[in-house]
Amino acid sequence: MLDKVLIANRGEIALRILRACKELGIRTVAVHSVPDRDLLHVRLADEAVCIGPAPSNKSYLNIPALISAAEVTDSVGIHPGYGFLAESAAFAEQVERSGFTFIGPSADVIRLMGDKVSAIAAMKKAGVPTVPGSDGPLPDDNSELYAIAERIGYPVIVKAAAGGGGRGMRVVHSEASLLNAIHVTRSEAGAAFGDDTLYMEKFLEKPRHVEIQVLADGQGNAIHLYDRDCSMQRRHQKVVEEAPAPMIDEEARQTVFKACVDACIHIGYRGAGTFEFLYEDGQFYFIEMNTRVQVEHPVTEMVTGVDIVKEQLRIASGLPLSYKQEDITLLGHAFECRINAEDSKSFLPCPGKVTHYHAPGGNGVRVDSHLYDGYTVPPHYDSLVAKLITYGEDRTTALKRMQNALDETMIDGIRTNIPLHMDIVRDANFMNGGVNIHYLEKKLGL
Ligand code: MV4
Repeated sequence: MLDKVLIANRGEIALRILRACKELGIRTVAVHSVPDRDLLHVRLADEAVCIGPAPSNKSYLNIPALISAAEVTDSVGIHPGYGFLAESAAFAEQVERSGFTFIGPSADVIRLMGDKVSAIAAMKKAGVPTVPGSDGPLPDDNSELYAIAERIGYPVIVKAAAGGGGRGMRVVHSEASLLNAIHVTRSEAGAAFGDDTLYMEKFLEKPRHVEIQVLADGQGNAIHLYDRDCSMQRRHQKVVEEAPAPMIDEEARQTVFKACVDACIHIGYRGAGTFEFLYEDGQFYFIEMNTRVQVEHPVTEMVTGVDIVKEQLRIASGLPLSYKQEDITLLGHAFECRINAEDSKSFLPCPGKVTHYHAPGGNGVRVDSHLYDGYTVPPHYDSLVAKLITYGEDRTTALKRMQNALDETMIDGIRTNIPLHMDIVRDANFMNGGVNIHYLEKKLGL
């Protein structure tokens, strides 16, 4: 097992990784920016190193500072968490070149999946169903572009190969707006990512966002941990997630599970990963793969009993997967509400001091949070302050427990989006299950 792990992240996920390390007897190194010195995981870690000032690009994104911190502490592994450098092939490469273990897939696989054109091509080759599209980068020639869109059929969506997660894309409803949309998206992509490669897909109008969690050990073993539904989102930010995805065609589901596992082997995947799909009219369409642990991983842990972060640490230590596919049984249902320090109506961030914090509890309730009485939420980073996760033997029980848990939660001193969650978990359509990706924005009147 890795002897000492540097946690290259902050907030709840840093604490989550710290807890997994402690369970496995791994020594821990926290790194933090100046305003983050009082983070809970910094206090609980065996060692802590300040890596720079508040701005992320000077601290959590500062590769030389992170590698220096690993060197001075004699760390063996580096866990990137999510966000920040988690999907940076350059970071993975520099970590490995400096003699440390990057807790994640190889830099090559991160790069393959980071370029959405190559990711889709690899998935198609591996037998994963994809969205009908350009099957490669868009050419420059106008008549060729018209022909591609014509073949796919309007509406189409133009996406940046270097984008993902909703950045750098544009829907095109007719031939008249095609060339301009491509032109504008290309400039934006070039400016934002330094890569103006684009591709085109059929625009699915009312899909659900269903994703599949996988684990692979890079030694020929790969398993899936079933699916999650993350359709309840606003401006590409997930708000509520659940596992398993409700009301999915069972045959399509089993077929896509197998395709994801096969694809892991095909691309030489190692670590925890997520295949993102759009699901519409009983069909799955691959859109992207995430090569990191995700915010919403706990809902999968609740319904499978697998500790995903512990598996990541075991895999990075060179150990084989603890489970075979037949050991994984899906039991019950789980929800996660992302509690953000933000105004529940305007969605504006609300950093500040938490004067009083009381976490909910009881049967089937899990809280992943770095909050404590007197903690000050800094203005510099993501506003996620807690993940409230509930489990139940069925969806109704898990949802009732979420309603109760939200009612019990007290976070005083800052505004949070708990009022929004209280509304969502009592929404009749959400309670029925299976709403699409546009539901929340429509409900909010956006
Ligand atoms: C799409 C789509 C419809 N058709 N692709 C947005 C985030 C990025 N991961 C891909 N996205 C979409 N791609 C096709 N071919 C609709 C979206 C989309 C979306 C996807 C998942 C979750 C929320 C979303 C919100 C708006 C649009």
